[in-house]
Amino acid sequence: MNYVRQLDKVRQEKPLLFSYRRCPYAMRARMALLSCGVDFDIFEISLKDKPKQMIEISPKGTVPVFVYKDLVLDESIDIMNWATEQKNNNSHKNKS
Ligand SMILES: N[C@@H](CCC(=O)N[C@@H](CS)C(=O)NCC(=O)O)C(=O)O
Repeated sequence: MNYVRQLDKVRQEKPLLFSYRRCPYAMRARMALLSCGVDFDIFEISLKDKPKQMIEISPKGTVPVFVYKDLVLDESIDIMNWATEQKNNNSHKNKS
């Protein structure tokens, strides 16, 4: 997990999580990504001043928002499920 301070410095090939550290939904998304070994960038937002890049991707304006290539997940449960899938896929690959 790597904190980015400027969105224009974000590397497109890496997953990005828009997050807010005190939000329990963002917390569980971060924990799932970390515990499943996903390498991702994280951008800490202010709920009072949401970045336009995030609103363009997810107009409902809640965090967490997870972006990876064409995939946008803006429900924490979906991020947790995606992270778990990645972990399961990787463990299958490692066994073969
Ligand atoms: N169902 C959503 C809930 C996310 C949510 O409500 N996040 C709050 C922060 S804890 C939020 O972004 N609220 C928007 C706001 O306060 O403007 C999820 O599980 O991801």
